Amino acid sequence: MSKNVSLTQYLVEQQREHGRIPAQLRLLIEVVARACKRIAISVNKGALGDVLGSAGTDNVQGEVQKKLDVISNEVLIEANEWGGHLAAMASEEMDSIHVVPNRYPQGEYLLLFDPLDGSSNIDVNVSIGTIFSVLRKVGHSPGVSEADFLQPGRHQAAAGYCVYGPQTTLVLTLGNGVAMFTLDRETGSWLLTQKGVQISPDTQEFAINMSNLRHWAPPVRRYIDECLAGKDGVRGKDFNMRWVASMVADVHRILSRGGIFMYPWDQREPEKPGKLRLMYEANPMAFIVEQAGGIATDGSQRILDIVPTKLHQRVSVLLGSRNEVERVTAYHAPA
Ligand code: AHM
Ligand code: MG
Repeated sequence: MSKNVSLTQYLVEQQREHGRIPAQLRLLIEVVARACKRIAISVNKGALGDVLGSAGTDNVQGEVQKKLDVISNEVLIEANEWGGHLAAMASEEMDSIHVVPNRYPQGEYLLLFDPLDGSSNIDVNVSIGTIFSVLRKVGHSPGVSEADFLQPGRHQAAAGYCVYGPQTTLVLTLGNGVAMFTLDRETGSWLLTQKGVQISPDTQEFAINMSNLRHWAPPVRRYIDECLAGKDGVRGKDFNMRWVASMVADVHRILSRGGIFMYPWDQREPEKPGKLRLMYEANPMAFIVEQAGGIATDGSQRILDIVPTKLHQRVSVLLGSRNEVERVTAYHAPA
């Protein structure tokens, strides 16, 4: 990039050129970006900041909360409560929605987040992240309830994630392509480092937790078996495998150099559609991936078309390079 464009400048330009960012949405993005900076500081402190290890509590999904899960959740809530841009928030780490308290003005947006994605990687110093999704509260009924959040992902006004890795990178879509910002630690600014991000339609790299192979449904098993057969099999080419076990890091790699990511349904817990959560993991990532020319399905339909029935609903996720996701999705079609 020839000149340094800050996140604020980018948002102002988007507003001027495309008229696509109402003031409340702009404030919301800036506040989330600022909160991610604070989370990055805690992540970087690690053992020195006493932020590693378990918080000694479980979340609504029955998962043990890490200290950083709890800290990140608090940072995002505190940062977003007072600005007048939000009606309510929902999080992987909270059982029910958090309505903006009466002492603050209520805004028109709803914010959902996974405050610290990839929790199992916190203590081992591997990339982790924050994922967020923005919906508009529809209708003029007073108050806000969980039902206001249950909108299909195609209605997202914005989505993004921040990856805390060797660099701290914020990836954002407002429904007009995907832009990446890198945190300049010397100035504390988010600087635009890539825009118009595109995922290559073909790839020779897949990401899936291979230890679950024996539990998968036949279409996923067939797809991976064919990849593993490499040059000698029906695909006629070798595939490479990567699995960070932080969705943010795996999706970030796919945005950077292509690939397919899958966390499919498996028979360990047959009643669960998948491990990942629709509203604050799959939907924002699906929006970003589609905006970068990739696709995202649950094996039978576009993720962004799923009408949610529950805040913490889970979903099977197949996303990334178009031709590969189309192939494995086609394997799911009834014969
Ligand atoms: P988390 O939100 O509790 O961190 O869980 C979600 C994470 C994803 O980031 C990642 O893709 C997946 O869980 C890894 O799961 P596994 O440990 O089964 O491979
Ligand atoms: Mg997560």
